[in-house]
Amino acid sequence: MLWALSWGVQFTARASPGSIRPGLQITSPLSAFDGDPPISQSSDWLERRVPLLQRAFVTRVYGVVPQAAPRDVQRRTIDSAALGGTARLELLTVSLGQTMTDTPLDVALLAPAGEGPFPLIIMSDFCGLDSDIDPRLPAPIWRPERCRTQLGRALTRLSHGDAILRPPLRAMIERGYAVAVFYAGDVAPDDPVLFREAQINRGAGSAKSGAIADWASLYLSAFDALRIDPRISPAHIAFWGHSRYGKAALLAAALDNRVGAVIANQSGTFGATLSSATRGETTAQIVRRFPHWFPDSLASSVTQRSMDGLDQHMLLALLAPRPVLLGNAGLDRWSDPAASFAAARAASEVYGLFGSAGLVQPSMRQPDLSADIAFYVRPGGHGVRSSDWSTALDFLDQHFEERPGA
Ligand code: GTR
Repeated sequence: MLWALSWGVQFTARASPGSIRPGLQITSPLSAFDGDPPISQSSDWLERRVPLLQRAFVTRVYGVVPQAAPRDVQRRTIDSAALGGTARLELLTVSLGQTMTDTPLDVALLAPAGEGPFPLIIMSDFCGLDSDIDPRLPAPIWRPERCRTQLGRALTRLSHGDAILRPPLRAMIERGYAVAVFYAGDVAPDDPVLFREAQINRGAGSAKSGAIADWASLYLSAFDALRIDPRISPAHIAFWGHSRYGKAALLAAALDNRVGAVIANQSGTFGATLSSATRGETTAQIVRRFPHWFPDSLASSVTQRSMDGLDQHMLLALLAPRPVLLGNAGLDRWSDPAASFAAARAASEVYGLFGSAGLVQPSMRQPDLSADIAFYVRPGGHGVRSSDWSTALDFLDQHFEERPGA
């Protein structure tokens, strides 16, 4: 009986996404920053503040983001009648250029049958294109431990949701979206030793960059390779990323305003969550557990707690006035939905400069998908469920509705 009561109390505590510390002051993204005076007009924001903040995130948090422009793109049709004849499956082999790496980036493109132009979702996957998308696609040189066996993959799905490894491709195609999936592990492996040895780090010097910056640059390489495809509507390209790749997707879109929308699922610390307010993963914890995600310099800044006034609401502000969806899970306190909601609210001030309200929903639990910043909390823990994808597609439908061919 006592056990049931204590379980009930604990469950309710964990199931509530919590709140931020009362009285916490969040600096307005429009106030003076690094000697730049306060901003009151969109032109000043775009001309002065955007480049300043972009530089600040690169030099103080994520490190050097390698040059993304692809040198060459080879295309091969894998199946002209994939998914029961509803889609075309192609493999794009994207050469990134020798200063970046000799290892090409493999991108699987699934486009609805027909000419388009289609809106496009660009995303990264966790285990490899052969296991996550189609067995006829190339197997990667390296994959994380849990991806190497059927059992590992099954356990990952059990612990992290039915859509953690495989996005619901058929639903996306049926709803009129093309989807491009890249696997980052060959170019920038998510492993501390292999990552430091990877060729992509030699240009910048491995101490000066980190995996999140490299993954962000891969999002942008895939974007550059696909935006010139006549079947794709270049103004309707969204980046989607879960957790570590949510951090990368946000950074990539913050650095390039041609990206049309971002969906960051449970992106947490150094994603959409305020570092100064989180009651989940601290900046010191993330840097200690995943040193290769960041440049070496970040370790000392987080121990000295000196981010010089920079926090993640300013990363979200760099996306203004573009549509952003922040997905959250009630049991995922580690990514701290409340501290992410506070960041979304603070970023909305910048959306205001562009005549957009940004986040309009009154609370975390009352999503308004028509707003330019939308936020939801679904039941359950950290991971990706089919329901996350249906919310993401509903969100994009509303924001890309004026797209050609819709
Ligand atoms: C966690 C990490 C988070 C998040 C997550 C993931 O262990 O602490 O910041 O990135 O991994 O990517 O699944």
